Amino acid sequence: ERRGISERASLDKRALRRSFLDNLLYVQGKFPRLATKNDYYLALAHTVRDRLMQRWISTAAAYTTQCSRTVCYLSAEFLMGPHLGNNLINLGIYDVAAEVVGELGLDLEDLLYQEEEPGLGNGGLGRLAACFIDSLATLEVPALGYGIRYEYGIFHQTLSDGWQVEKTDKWLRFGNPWELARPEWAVEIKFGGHTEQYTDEHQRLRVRWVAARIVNGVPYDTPILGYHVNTANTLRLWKAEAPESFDFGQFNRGDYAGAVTQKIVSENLSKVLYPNDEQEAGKELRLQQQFFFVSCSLQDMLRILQIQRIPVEKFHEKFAVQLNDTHPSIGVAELMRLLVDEQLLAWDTAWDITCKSFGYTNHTLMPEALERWSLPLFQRVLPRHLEIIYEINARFLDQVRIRFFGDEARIARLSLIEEQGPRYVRMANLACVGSHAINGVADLHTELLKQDVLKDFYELCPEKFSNKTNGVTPRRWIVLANPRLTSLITETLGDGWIRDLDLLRGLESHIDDAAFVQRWQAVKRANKADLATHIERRLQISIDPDSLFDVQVKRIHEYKRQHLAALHIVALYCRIKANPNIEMVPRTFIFGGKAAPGYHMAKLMIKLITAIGDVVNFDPDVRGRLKVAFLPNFSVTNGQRIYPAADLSEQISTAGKEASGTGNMKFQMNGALTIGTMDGANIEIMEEVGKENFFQFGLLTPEVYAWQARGYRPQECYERSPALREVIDLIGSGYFARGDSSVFKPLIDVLLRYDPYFLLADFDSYVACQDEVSAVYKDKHRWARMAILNSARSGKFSSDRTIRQYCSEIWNVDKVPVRLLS
Ligand code: DL6
Repeated sequence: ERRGISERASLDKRALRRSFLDNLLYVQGKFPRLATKNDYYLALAHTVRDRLMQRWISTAAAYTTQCSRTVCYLSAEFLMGPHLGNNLINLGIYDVAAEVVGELGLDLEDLLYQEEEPGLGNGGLGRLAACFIDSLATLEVPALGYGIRYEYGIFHQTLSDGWQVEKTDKWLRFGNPWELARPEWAVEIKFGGHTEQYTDEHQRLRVRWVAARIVNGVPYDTPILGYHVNTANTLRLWKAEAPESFDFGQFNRGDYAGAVTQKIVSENLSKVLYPNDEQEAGKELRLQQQFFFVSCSLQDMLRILQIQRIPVEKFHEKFAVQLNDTHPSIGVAELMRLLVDEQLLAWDTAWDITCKSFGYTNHTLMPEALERWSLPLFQRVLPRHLEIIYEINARFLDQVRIRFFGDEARIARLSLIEEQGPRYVRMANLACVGSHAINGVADLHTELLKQDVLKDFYELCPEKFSNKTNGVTPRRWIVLANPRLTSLITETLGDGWIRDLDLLRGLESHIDDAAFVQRWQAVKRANKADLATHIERRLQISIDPDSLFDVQVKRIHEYKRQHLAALHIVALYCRIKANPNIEMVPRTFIFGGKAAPGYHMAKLMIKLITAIGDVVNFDPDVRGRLKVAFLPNFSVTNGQRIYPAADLSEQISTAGKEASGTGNMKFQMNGALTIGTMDGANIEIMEEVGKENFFQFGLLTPEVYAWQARGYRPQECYERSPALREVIDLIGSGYFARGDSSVFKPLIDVLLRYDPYFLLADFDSYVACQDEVSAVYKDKHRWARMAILNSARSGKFSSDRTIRQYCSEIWNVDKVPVRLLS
């Protein structure tokens, strides 16, 4: 038995080769001449999975025997990105695996690109969850990630004549070698129906929920290995299934087709990830999804308590449950229901446990932060939870009334129920009341939460609030994405920086070392050449790798202002048209990002960028000095090619709108300079790198507020700035739409009439700052020094630092090192 485990777990090259060929035969059922690239990918994936198993089992054993305090990270999204490369890095066998497959005539990178990316998230929030679970495992902290196993992840974006087209993401079609179904731990989830009161054997009045429908939640587990440690935590994603035992006939009067429909309805629950930025109202399935995964997860925690023989009264001692935004905040009411109705605890005991268990992270200042559900919808889906929320609210508002006697307006704002007009359940209020800790994701964001979005809660309970500035994992975003930079840094500093990113500061002492600077430049040049080749292949646009790579990749949104970057490109184009011989630093503008399918203005922004590219890229007057490339389907995989090749990182949201940003950190680590507003974590990036190594422009948050208060008239900016006028008029004329002035009219009209995100106010400042960028870029040596300093000073933005803060300041968890079982 022992030899069996050690052979399949061995990291030795010969054992790896043997496993790889074995898996090709026994798992894929292929011999080399018939095997496809995907067969080889899957054979390698299984080879790696075999090596994870021992660590995974050892970790579970350590946590179970030690009854370790555990973080439960509840998130409707986990934007994991491909697993294979990351697992090879974390196991420390990337190079040896490359040799093994290389000796068989295969290319490891080719195999890595075979993996269908699990895109179970929209953007920042989901990707943050993925970085966090990497850091938790690397820091050896017991943790479970809980979410939904969507059958279709974020849609696949293609472009047709410059317009976004969405295709379904069938990521599971060739199977998923990284997950294990655990049907033995399935749970039942109720929906709809009504509630009944009854008297228990102690003559106490109790409530039972008589559901109209039951759905099974089946957990699918994926091991999450830490970097060079034995810890392999679990990502547990729930799939909805119709329960076998459920008597459809009773509901459908023997109607078989009806019963099958019921099955489909059940399975719809985990069918598709909702794209964000859509109107939430009326999205009944979305509320069902949220309740589904939260109830599954809380029931799973109760099961774990039972296995470990921990009394339910100690739930909060065993688990620190973090709400990733309000999406899982129904958990507050569901834990109360489980504790009061099913575990039969007294209300006050249950409430104490609940508040001590939950922490809530807010991720946006935009109106969608205020997730709310109409009362009739809520009542229909979760009748018992509505009663519980009323009870929580009544008790909560009693306390508020004592503190703020007679302040009815404040009471109305704090209430869990919105009463003016149609009534709604306010999920952020539920999360705030039911959590012991509330945090924002960057200093400015947390301050704005305290001053504005959650002001009333801050005034009520200031001690609950803290800031946890986001971070990203250097394992994926440097080591995996940028092997050339990784080698250079490791040869210079050793490899300690991968676990302790602050050590990158050591690079500062090499800034005057000409040989080092030259190698640094060579790394960036090679990464740019790779990306240029990729763009040429994908888009048939030739790119000069020596041009300045100016990159904006993120979700497309008006507040993120991709259209401000587009205005700048047009301004440069106008300069060339006015004076074709003008001296200009050649730039390649690279964009990527998805627009929510129902967000028409965002889709028009994509069309604008591609339309500008269609003119600029082929105008002979431009002579290649400007190139514009919109790379379709921005994803984790594509990000890994893009961040390492960037010279300039565009972080140009309207001040006060971007909660943090995390792309800004990925660029910085990979040695891009930032042009940015004083928004989100940009402010902290500038503090770290120094003003002299950051290109700052634009209104500050208080200035934005002041302009708003004064009554902002964008037309005045337009009239004052000749350059802006020329740009707006050219776009408005239909020049970039084959003379059709109607195409971009909606966008131009909004800018000239309302400009809610202050593009016109910031335009001159942005263009002037970009001119400075170009001037600095001409001095290649100066640019390289600034880039090195950016990377050297990125230590703060490792998600390891963020997670350490959550562990000590909110979760109160310690690491539990894992000994390998043999
Ligand atoms: O905290 C992660 C990430 C931030 O970096 C972004 O600034 C913020 O826009 C994003 N928020 C969302 C919206 N989700 N909700 N609700 O993704 O979170």
